[in-house]
Amino acid sequence: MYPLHNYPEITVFALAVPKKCCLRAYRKYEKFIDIITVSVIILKIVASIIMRNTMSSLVRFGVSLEKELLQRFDECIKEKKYTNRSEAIRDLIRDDLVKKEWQEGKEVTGSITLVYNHHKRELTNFLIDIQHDYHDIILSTQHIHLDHDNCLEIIVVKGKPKAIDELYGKLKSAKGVKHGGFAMTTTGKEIL
Ligand code: NI
Repeated sequence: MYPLHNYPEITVFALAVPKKCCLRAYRKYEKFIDIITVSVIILKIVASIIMRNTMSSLVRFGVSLEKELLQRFDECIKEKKYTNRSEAIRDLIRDDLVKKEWQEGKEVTGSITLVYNHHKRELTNFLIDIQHDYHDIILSTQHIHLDHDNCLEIIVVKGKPKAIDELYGKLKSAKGVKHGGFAMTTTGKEIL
């Protein structure tokens, strides 16, 4: 109805209230706001240091190979659900490094799987006896009753490759074992 500038005292009052409120709130939480500000600055510095170190450890390199070979490689990594070539190449290198650990006799890990008929009592006892002989390299054993007749045993091992090979050989070759499998892997200490 009437322009506000006709009433300057109302304008001053309208501006003064929020300002006063803000100041009061700031004073009340001054220390808290300072702590948050300092924390954010520290976090930003730490994040930039981490980013710089990560970036500096990555190396880009070019690979020359036949077009057809690259196409086949791309098809393979697509089937294996890799999103890019770099990750696929990294995994190939890691696989090779794990194989090398085994060949060089370093401490490694793995899992042995056995499927057998549990009605053969002497076989069950035999498998347990073998596992007790190698208790120092067995981390855990999981027994699964697959159905009325068949059992699946998963034995997780950690130790020298020679001892693990021996254990696997003895378990797999036991009479009555339907199938034995072995997945070798690494302790992860030397793999990036
Ligand atoms: Ni069973």
